[in-house]
Amino acid sequence: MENKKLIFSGIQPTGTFTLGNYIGAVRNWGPLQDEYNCIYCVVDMHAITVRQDPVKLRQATLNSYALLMACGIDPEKSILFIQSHVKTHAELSWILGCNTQFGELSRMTQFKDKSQRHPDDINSGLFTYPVLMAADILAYNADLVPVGVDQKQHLELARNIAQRFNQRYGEFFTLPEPYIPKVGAKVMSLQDPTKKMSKSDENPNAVILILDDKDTIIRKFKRAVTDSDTEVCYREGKDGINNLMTIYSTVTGKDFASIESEFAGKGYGDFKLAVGEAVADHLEPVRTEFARLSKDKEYLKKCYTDGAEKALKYSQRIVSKVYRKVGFVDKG
Ligand code: ATP
Ligand code: LTN
Repeated sequence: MENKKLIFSGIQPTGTFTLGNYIGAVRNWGPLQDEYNCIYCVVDMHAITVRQDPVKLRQATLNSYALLMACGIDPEKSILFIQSHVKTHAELSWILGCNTQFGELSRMTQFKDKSQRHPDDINSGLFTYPVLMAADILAYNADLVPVGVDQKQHLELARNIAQRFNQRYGEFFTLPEPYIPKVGAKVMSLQDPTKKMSKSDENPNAVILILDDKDTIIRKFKRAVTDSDTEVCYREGKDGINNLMTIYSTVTGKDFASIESEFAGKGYGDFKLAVGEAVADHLEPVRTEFARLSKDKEYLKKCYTDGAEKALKYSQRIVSKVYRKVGFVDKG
C-alpha cells in the first residue's frame, strides 16, 4: 500500500443501514479513499453480542457488504471484508482483553444501554465488545477511525488499551484518532428527536432505511415529530427541526442560513416534504447500485474473498509481532 495514513472502520450487519449510519459514517468512507489507505469491514462478530437469527445474519452480512459498495466503497481502492473471515481480530482481541480493566469496560455507556435493553442476555461478548473493536483497529495500526459520535467512548478506550500495551511492552501501537463529521455525527430519531436514530428501533417511522423507496421516505418525514412553533430555524430546544435541518444540509450541501431563508414564511409541511424529496433523490443511486450488485453473487464473493486475504496478510504481520512482544514462543 502507498505511504498514506491508514483509515479503519466497521459497521454491524444488524439490519439495513439507516440514514444515521449513512450520514454519520458510511457516506464519508468513500471520499476518504482518495486521500488515505482505507480498510473497511462488516463486523458480524460484533453483531452476535445481541441474539441474531443465523439465516438472517448471513443475509444481512452479505447485504451490508453490497450496501457498502453501493455507497461508494470500491474494493479495488480499499480493503473491504467480513470480520469473521479474518482470524487475527479474535486473536488480538484476547491479548488486548488481558490488558483491559473490568472497571473500564463497566463504564461503557453502550454496554449499559444494551444490557438494559436485553436483560435476559447480558453475555460476556457484549461486555468485551469494545476490546474486539480495539483489536479491529489496532490489528492494522490505523491512524484514523471515521465513526458517528456514539462511538467516541469506544475509541477512547481503544487508545487507552494501546497506550497501556505500549507502556508494558514498548512502543508499538499507533494511537487511533476518531474522525467524526462536523455536521450529522448524530442523526436523531424522527419520532423522538432526543434519541439517536438506530437500526434496532422498534418503531419503523422513527428510522429512514437507505433502501426505503421514495414514497416511504416522504411519508416518514411528513410524520416526523417537530414542535408547535412554525419557523424553520436552527435553535436550542427545536430538536426535531434541528435534526431535519441537519439532514437536509448534509444531503444538499446547503448551510443552515440558506436553509432558513429558503423556508422563510413557509410552514413545516413544505419543509418536511423538501427534506423527504432531497433524501430520496440523494439515496436513489445507492438503491439502484445495490439492486444491481445484489444480483451478482459471484462478483461479491470474489470481492470479499480477496478483501479477507489482503486483510489477513496485513494484520498477520502486526499480530505476530504482538505475539512475540507478549512472550509467546515462535511457531517456527
Ligand atoms: P444498532 O442499533 O444495531 O446498535 P446502529 O444503528 O447504532 O446499530 P452501528 O452498526 O452500531 O449502527 O453503527 C455504524 C456506524 O454508524 C458507526 O460509526 C456509528 O457511529 C454510526 N451511527 C449509528 N447511528 C448513527 C446516528 N444516528 N447518527 C450518526 N451516526 C450514527
Ligand atoms: N462498534 C461500532 C462498529 C465497529 C467499529 C469497529 C467501528 C466495530 N469495530 C472498528 C470502527 C472501528 C459500532 O457499533 N458502530
